[in-house]
Amino acid sequence: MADLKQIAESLIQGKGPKVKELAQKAVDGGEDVQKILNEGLLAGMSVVGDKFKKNEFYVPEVLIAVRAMRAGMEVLRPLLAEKNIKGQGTVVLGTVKGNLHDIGKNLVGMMLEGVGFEIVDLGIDIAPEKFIQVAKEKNADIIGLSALLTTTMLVMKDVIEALTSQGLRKKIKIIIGGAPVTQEYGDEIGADGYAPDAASAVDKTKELLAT
Ligand code: B12
Repeated sequence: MADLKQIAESLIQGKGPKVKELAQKAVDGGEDVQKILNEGLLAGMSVVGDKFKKNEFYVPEVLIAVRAMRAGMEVLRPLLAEKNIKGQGTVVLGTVKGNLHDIGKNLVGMMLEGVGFEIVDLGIDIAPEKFIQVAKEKNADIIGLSALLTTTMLVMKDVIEALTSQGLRKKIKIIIGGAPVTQEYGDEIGADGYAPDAASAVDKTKELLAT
């Protein structure tokens, strides 16, 4: 248990190599991989998110912590994939056109990947046509859209309309998120789901695929 707390603590401090080393140690010691993810990496990341909200952490600290999270995930990812929980579904994820924020989207992607979804992360500033093209190519189950600006939230609606016009609306579900996005907005534009944070994004995505 102490080891997992140490992982979380090192992640909060942004010590990537240390996180990686401790994660490997926990794996070698026979600790459950899912538990290392939840009680080590994600527990640390959740503290980072809280500190960020309270202005105790600024962007650089968050980015360094995300990098430390990645270092830990390098150890866990292959094991989670092996253990899994595989074949949960394919999610095409991206930040919509005009928008360059990707920290939240990356977290959502990592969490979904952690529970066994295949993630196709398109990155930032993604046009509606690109989402649709890749979703078709990858035979995706879900498209996840992130927007952090009130102005770019509107692009989410364009993606849904493009999907509808291609006759794919019933086949591919849409989940949306990002700080200014709300359930009401999701209902208004006809999204299938909305989640306020990465942990609930996992629950919502599973729920959407079960229906
Ligand atoms: C970091 C940051 C930046 C960084 C981004 C770095 C990066 N690589 O992402 C930089 C410095 C580049 C930046 C630039 C700008 N920013 Co900025 N930025 C932020 C800030 C401080 C934090 C965002 C963040 O990373 N939060 C942490 C993550 C973990 O939270 P999150 O993104 O909300 O994600 C969570 C949920 O929303 C959800 N989620 C997110 N995506 C998805 C997707 C799906 C599918 C699901 C289900 C869930 C989900 O889960 C995530 C994890 O829990 C916010 C302030 C804020 N409170 O949001 C402003 C903020 C978003 N930025 C803002 C602005 C105005 C800008 C700029 C226009 C500034 C400028 N004048 O240049 C530019 C725009 C650039 C662009 N075209 O996109 C405004 C937006 C105002 C608005 N309502 O439109 C904000 C709100 C700040 C403010 N109060 O004014 N920014």
